[in-house]
Amino acid sequence: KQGFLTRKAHADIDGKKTPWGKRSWKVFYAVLKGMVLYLQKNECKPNWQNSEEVISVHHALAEQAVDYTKRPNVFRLQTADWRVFLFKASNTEQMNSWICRINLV
Ligand code: I3P
Repeated sequence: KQGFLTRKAHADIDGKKTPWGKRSWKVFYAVLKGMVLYLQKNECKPNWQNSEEVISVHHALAEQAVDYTKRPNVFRLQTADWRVFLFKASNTEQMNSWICRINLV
């Protein structure tokens, strides 16, 4: 699965709050391949290994961020190493599709 996602870092490894200045929303082209979510600045870069960020979704949990009301269609991703990200999808259908695919891994 792939598509544009806007991401905000909420907590770093071990759940430590992401510091001020690093919490802003940023647009990525996201590609979910196997148990890895590759975040790229540009669409369709052929070498996924050169992605700007690589997030393991093995033992991660995705769920709608119902308590985050500032923007619509936002889901929370909690990784196995207790990082927390918010991802904003383009619409509800896309949000649910990402949640479903990440949790199937
Ligand atoms: C953050 C940025 C985010 C904001 C976050 C700020 O500042 O303005 O948009 O989140 O608020 O810290 P910076 O770019 O300096 O990291 P929201 O859009 O959700 O308000 P937060 O610290 O309350 O998460």
